Order: sequence, then C-alpha cells, then structure tokens
Amino acid sequence: MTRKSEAQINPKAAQAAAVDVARRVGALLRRHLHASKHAHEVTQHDIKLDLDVRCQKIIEKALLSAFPQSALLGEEGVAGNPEAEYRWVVDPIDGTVNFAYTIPHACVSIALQRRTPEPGPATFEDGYETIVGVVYEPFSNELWTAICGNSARLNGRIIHVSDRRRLDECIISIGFAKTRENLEATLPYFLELVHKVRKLRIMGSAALALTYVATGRFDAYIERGIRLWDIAAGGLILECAGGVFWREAVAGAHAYRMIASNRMLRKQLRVPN
Ligand code: LIP
Repeated sequence: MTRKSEAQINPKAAQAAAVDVARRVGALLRRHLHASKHAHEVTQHDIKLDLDVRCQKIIEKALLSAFPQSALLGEEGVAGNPEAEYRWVVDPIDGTVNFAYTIPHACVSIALQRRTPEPGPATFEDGYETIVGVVYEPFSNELWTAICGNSARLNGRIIHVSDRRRLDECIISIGFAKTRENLEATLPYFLELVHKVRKLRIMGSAALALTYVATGRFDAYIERGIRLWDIAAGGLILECAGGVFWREAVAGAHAYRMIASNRMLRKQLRVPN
C-alpha cells in the first residue's frame, strides 16, 4: 500500500484500503467464531472481548499508515489528531455479544468522515460527514460499500431500499442498547409497534440492521442510545441505497437516537426520546 502524504484523501483509495483491512479482520473473526474468547469487560447487557481491541489495532495500523493525515475514532479508543480533517470511524466487531455466543451475525464497520465547513443534512453534530462506508459480514461473506454521491453495493451489485409503505407488510428491526434506561424507554414502543407490523426483529448489530434496510431485507431500523461507530458506515450505505437516515445526538459521547427507513415509512415511525 503506497503512503498517501497529500492532504486530500481519494474516496476510492480509502474504500479500497477499508475493504482490504475489513476482509482481513473478517477472516480473523471467522477463525475465532468457535474458539474460546476472553472478555475484559462483562455487564448485564454487554460484553467486550480482547478480540475487539486486537481487531481495532489491525484496522488502525492499516489505515493510519496508508493515510497518515487521518485520525481514528473507534469503539475501542481513539488514535491520531482529534482535530484532523479526516477521521476513520470504526467498530471492529459490531455485534460483539452475538460473536461471543458463536452467533454468526456480526460485522466489521469502517467509515471515513471529513470535517465539513458547510454543515448540511448529512453533517453530524461535531461537523463531520461520512464520505465512505464499508460493512463486512464475514460469515455470509457479504460486503456492503458506498461512496457519498454514488450507489450502495452489496458484493459489487447495486442495492436499493424496499418500497413497502404499509406497516402491516413490513419487517422492522429495533435495537435495544446496553443500559436499563434505554431498555425501559424502548419497550413501550416495541409493544406498540409489534401489533402494527408483519414482524419485529432484534438482531444485535446496528451496522447490519442498517445494511439490511439498504438491501430491502428490513424496511426500517430504530434504536436510541446507539454510538457513532455502530451507525456511521451503515448510515451512508443506507442513504446511497435511497433510504432515510434520521438521527439526533443524545446524552453520551457520540450517542444518537435514530430512525433508518425506506422513503415510504419515515412519517409512520418514531424513536423514543
Ligand atoms: C451493538 C449494537 C447494537 C446495540 C448493542 C451494541 P457492539 O454494538 O450494534 O445495535 O443494540 O447494544 O451496542 O457493542 O456489538 O459493537
């Protein structure tokens, strides 16, 4: 990989580097799915594995050496200049609890963001916009990619959100983040929505829920208290697939409440405050 010393980062070169390291980390996850795993933090509704840290270090080394002007913000920590114009936003294993229980529904999520001088609808509250998104699910070998302004792709084929508009025909995913407060705030809406839709799904990976909406497998995905590294790549992939990625910052570092949907459903859905 040649070093990129110029200030600008070419999105295609960035995507290629992200895909390469996502595939390498994905191969590691496949090898370790049934191996014993060491957790360095366990709470009622969350597990953090040593492998999370190891995978983020692999991603950090690959991307910051190829693009030394960039920084990295990840679930397992930060690297580089926090004021950098470009930052990678990384969840090395999204769906860690699934992975820890050998459930093959987890992925590598890598986004490249750029600080924007002119905030717009795609700008996050700290002034960054996502320009490249890569989500790799290594167990089914499904690779989603998107570059801002271009089509989203699954294994190279262009994808698009569903056009279902009747809630009673829809599959909607709800995420239950890690805290009691999030669970208690979300459950009433779960009980309301479950009677209106075809099926509700709780799958345990925000990034994959977003790519499933982008692919038309789900019609919407809702979660509160979710972190930027869970949703940055999948959110761009969804938007490039014609979907709506509404989000609002909430209390907590890089925390959001969000509704991801096709264009027909947005007004029929809400996310608990
Ligand atoms: C997970 C998210 C999921 C959320 C979980 C957890 P992790 O990310 O993808 O949507 O409900 O609480 O935050 O921790 O597996 O990277």
